Amino acid sequence: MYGLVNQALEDFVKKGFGNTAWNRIREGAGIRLDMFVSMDSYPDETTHRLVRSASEVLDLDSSEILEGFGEHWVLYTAQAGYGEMLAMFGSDLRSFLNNLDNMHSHVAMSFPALRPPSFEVEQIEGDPGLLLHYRSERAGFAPMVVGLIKGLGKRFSQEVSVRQTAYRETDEHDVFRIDYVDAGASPPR
Ligand code: 1MF
Repeated sequence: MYGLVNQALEDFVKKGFGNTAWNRIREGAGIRLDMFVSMDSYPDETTHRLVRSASEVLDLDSSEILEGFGEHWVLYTAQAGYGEMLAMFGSDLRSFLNNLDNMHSHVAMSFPALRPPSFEVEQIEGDPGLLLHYRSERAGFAPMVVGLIKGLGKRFSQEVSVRQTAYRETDEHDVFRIDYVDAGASPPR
């Protein structure tokens, strides 16, 4: 993945747990580079190793690291030069999720090494909640998607609960059920 992803992970760890923790995590992952270059491509395994090492050093589940990281990604990219882009693709959760594939096509025009996942929104009959279908050539990032959705909820001041309801390991692909916590804040349909 683009180095931007590992940079964001580094920022998440440093802000939440400090520089010393990051250095231990980086060493534990066997990564000797002292910085990532945002536009360089790194093996997905680098990111997976960092998450596994963070899980050991911080004594948290990998899924907790990935979820926190997903939330942070939304904040981080908004401040790291992609704020205008994010603003172009929606100003509420449902339209933003509906536009995610368009957003990735837009990024891929400039950065052709992108291997974007695909997201599909399914509305639930008679219910303000949503189902989000997530398909990716990468395995292991489903907990990050939970955090991405929560981060978007914060960005748009729409508090949500998120639960995974299908898994690529046993089902066709990953599915997440999204419910608006404050029903009054759910968008009109
Ligand atoms: O293939 C990739 O390198 C890649 C990198 C990031 C693919 C996707 C993404 C973004 N995605 C990360 C989880 C991917 C898990 C998977 O592949 O199954 C998160 C998508 C997302 C979801 C909800 C809300 C916001 C989201 O992302 C916003 C976004 C997406 C991509 C970029 C920035 C913001 C981006 C911009 C430039 C990039 C790479 C990604 O590359 C650069 C960076 C600097 C200089 C040159 C190129």
